[in-house]
Amino acid sequence: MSFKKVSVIGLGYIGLPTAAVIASRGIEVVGVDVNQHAVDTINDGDIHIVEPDLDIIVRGVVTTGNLRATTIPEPADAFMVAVPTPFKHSDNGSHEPNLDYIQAASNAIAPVLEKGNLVILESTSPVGATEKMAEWLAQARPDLTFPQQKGDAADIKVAHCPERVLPGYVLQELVSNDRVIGGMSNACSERAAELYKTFVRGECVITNARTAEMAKLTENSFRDVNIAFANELSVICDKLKINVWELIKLSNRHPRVNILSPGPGVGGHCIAVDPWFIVDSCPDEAKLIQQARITNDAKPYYVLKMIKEAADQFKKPVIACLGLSFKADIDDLRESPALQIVESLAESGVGKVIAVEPNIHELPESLIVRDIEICSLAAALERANVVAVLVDHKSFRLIDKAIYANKVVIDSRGIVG
Ligand code: SAJ
Repeated sequence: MSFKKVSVIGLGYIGLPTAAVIASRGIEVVGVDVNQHAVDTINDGDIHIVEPDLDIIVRGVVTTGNLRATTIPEPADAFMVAVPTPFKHSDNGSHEPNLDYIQAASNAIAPVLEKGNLVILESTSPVGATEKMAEWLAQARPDLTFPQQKGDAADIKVAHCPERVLPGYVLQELVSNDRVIGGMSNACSERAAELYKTFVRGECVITNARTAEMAKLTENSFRDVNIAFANELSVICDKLKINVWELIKLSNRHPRVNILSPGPGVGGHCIAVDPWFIVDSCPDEAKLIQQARITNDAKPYYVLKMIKEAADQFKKPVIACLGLSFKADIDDLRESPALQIVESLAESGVGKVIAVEPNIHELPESLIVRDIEICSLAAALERANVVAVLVDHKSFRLIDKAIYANKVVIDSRGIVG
């Protein structure tokens, strides 16, 4: 009962590395994506996303013929769905998850499903999404049985196995992290574990689909709540004239205390999103989780206010903003608080805004239209009266502190000291 052919639906930040790693184990992998450009790029042995070493592995498996991409699903032994789960658009500030991509993927693979197939949902999803996916599949294929009808004896096995890899370390973490395998029945879990064991060195721990969904949301909410605690402390410390970084270092010397780092806010497409899936399911109960989101979302406005107050001390302020990405040493600008701060600063007209971002080579459109200049670190530091440290990139950590002597520094990452 080994897997001869695996299909990965959605070839983005998670799907493509997963497809490539499975293909590197000698299994035939067919990647499916609605984006023709992504499909063509992969079939040329190239990649359309940024992730260290992914280009090398994709080129290798495309060359050997173990990985190929297409826009049209075809029969396989297992299907892994790795499509986005954004919010529904709303004007009332609600954060209802949008399962349209999962539904579209279900409808796309349903016609090619065969008895004995395994379907895995990898996308981070609200509790109940795997059951919904199985319902959509069952509606499209009344000739087959699914776990919600037949349990272990169903024709098709369905499981949720959430991705948990850290951007920038995806290839290592795909293999070394433990996996949570949430089948809709025991037989579903066991079959899914068999697949993951072909490429995962970590442990494959079995549970049910709803617990697996909640486990993923819990992990990211745990981090969000802990970052909110650090961010709240930083605002309290400013008011009480205490250095928050020193305070956290001292507190973390306690054997059971491990406070995370304050920052300009929480970015990326995971931690700033997933906790809302819990809040949306249980709005009256998830009070702390919701407050953490509000606290972290407020932090960019606080940092912005501090930069503006610093700039107001100068007649013609030049403000150097160090960093645009959502965290250190990556090029990803998605939901970046640093980018949000730089855009708002330019809009406020408080002074000349220049940005430094060593990991990107083209300014995003939102900065071009706001007349923001991007320049080298040395040139920015030379011209600035105010320096706002927004990302803790390695090159910023190495800056000689003497350079800041006659400038006002707003250090949201605690690297200036
Ligand atoms: N941040 C802080 N202070 C900290 C740590 C992080 O302000 O002490 C900020 C970062 O600067 C960034 C944001 O939080 O803006 C998120 O960064 P991150 O490194 O905490 O997480 P992500 O979004 O890159 O990846 C997370 C990971 N989840 C956990 O660590 C629990 C990853 O394992 C998940 O696979 C990923 O979300 C995902 O796809 O869900």
